[in-house]
Amino acid sequence: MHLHKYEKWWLVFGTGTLIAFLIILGIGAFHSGSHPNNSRKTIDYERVEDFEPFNNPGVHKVEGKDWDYEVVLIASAFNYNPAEIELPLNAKVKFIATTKDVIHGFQATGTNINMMLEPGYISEYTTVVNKTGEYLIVCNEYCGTGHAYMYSKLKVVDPNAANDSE
Ligand SMILES: [Cu+2]
Repeated sequence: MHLHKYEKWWLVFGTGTLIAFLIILGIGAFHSGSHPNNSRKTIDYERVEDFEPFNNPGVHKVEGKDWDYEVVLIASAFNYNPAEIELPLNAKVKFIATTKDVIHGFQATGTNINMMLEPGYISEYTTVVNKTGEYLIVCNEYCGTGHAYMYSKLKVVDPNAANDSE
């Protein structure tokens, strides 16, 4: 096969740029220790329920910490435990989450809560919920056939607001 001189140059240039790009990206990622969402803590993903705090998933009020509530959450195909999260307005909350099987996402739409949950790692995120409302929680990492049905709800309620229904 005969290649024109310029064609060869383009091939070399194209391949060269691609390799240079991947090397730069690789060095950058390793150098800065890129890893999703603070997930440096590890766990045996096949036995998450055997370990603290995942032996007791749910919303817990805590004392003597820098945050007021902890949401301990386990994701698995295709649901979340707890199935629904309710928090009082202006609570400082630490989300502590992991997955029992494959990679899942945990994103509360309309808020800045968005974590990637990887098997074997614990993802943590601390924030203040400062807007009342109901927020849809979705899995934003494709995890299998039930992915589209993997959702949950975050309710932020104002404990001081008058409750008309009572
Ligand atoms: Cu999913």
